[in-house]
Amino acid sequence: MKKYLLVTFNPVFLIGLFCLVSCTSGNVEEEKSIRPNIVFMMSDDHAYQAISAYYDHLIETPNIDRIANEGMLFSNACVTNSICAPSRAVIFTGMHSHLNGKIDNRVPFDTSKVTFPQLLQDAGYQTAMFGKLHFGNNPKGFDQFKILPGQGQYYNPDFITKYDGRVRIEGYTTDLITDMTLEWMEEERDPSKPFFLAYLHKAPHRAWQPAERHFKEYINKSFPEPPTLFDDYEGRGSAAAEAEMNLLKHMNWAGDSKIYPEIMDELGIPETSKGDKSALLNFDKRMTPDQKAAWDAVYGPMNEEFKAAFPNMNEKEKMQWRFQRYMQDYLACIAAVDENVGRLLNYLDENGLTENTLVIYTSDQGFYLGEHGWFDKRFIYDESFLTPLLVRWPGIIEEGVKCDQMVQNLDFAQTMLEAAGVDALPEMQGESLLPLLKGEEEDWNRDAVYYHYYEYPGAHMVKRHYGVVTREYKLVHFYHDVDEWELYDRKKDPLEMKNVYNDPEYAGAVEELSSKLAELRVKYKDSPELDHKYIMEHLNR
Ligand code: SGN
Ligand code: CA
Repeated sequence: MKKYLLVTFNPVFLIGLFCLVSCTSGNVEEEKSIRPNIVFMMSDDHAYQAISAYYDHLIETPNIDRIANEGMLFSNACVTNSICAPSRAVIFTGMHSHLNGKIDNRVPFDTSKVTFPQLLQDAGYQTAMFGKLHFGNNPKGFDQFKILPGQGQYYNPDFITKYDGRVRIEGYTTDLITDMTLEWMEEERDPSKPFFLAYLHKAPHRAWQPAERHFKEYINKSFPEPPTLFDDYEGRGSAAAEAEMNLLKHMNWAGDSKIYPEIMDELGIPETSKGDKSALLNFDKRMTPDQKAAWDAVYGPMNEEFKAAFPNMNEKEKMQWRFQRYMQDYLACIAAVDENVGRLLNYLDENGLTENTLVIYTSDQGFYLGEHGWFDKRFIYDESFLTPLLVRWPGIIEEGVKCDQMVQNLDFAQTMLEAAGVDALPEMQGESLLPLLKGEEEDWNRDAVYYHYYEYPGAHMVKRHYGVVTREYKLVHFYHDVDEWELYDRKKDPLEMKNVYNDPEYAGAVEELSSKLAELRVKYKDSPELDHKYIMEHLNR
């Protein structure tokens, strides 16, 4: 078996040049002298529970799983702030939200903050981005980009392009993002340079509109319910009970469950939000007549069945129906993501790029698939705090390895920079994952991570909170209009149903975790005063 030795040359003219030398029983021969390509794949709201490499009860994702089978699966990867645009800003800047300024989905990204692709581009990488960014402005540091405006559309989406303005393209977004990625690889890629590609899916974000080829299969499936589907939030503070993420109470009947507005009227079902019916009607308008006909051919009969069944359903059955309907569309969206990841991986194979390409698959955060009765994210509780992370780099990462160290999206920038042999900025706050990727766990000594969520009041009404998470415990402080603490014993209570903050048995843990939290707030330069209002004023927004 070959052993690889990594050597970085540092003379000025060679800064960043990455050299991979293969050593075989005393005979050292130079094998590659090129820097790796990097493919950063990220989906939007892709729960790890919906990747079969993590959990195979909901869906098979053979293509995404391939990355872990041929590389590393992180079972304890998490975000610092579980919401889309802030998570992306953390990933691109390598700084926590309170320092990069993108604390919520509403403020635009501060483009004076340097992102790691800018550094890669400066170091000679060819850079391209396709898909959903969600910064509220265009990315810097890209030779080419085609991005969805805002949240983007599933059908016939508009794209903001670097060279051709805003264009509308007919088709299904997940397929189109891959088409433009492959087209760029084929026609614009400069083989004399390493490349960085940001391949960013909109799917499986709300409102979960699948591709036509997946309608039929998924609408007839049924899925196992999570054990906490009927959580009543007893014993926890007000945040969980007051969040507006409940499948039955807060999910749109038309926009999300795809019940036709006229059937809602016939059954006397009120809108759950003011955009409930219009969400579906706007989606209808977006489709071509053929797309709409294909949709109605499958969703029409589902509506008829629902119309017949609804009058006899009790509350429990309604919740169960909502869960199945949600999973059918959410998972069908993932089926298209998985197929398209397969297309891109095959392209790398067929073009001799697999060997020298670092491939990362992740999501901007996790997502609730009915756990605690919820959809959406935002909370520090595991399903939205943890995020999928699968990484492949032949020759560096061994095949089929699992890593359970506590890593964060905060680490991604420094990881990719180190892989490329480019210096990180001093203000970046993560740690490169290279030691873990190389199997050198002894060089990794993080025992706790820090989390801070801000977007409240706002969509889904999840209260502001910050906290510290270790392998054993999770300590959380909900603040702003409340002052509530929660402690979870992650080993004994993995479903996080029992707040033990006031349990005398845990007094020692509370003390220890509180001082860890204070320490991390100093380390990451956060403080109790740095709340939403302060940051907005501080940033002059
Ligand atoms: C929209 C969705 C929310 C979702 C946010 C943020 N509502 O507002 O359910 O939490 O986006 O998502 S919808 O009615 O417009 O679908 S994020 O991924 O961008 O953070
Ligand atoms: Ca998201």
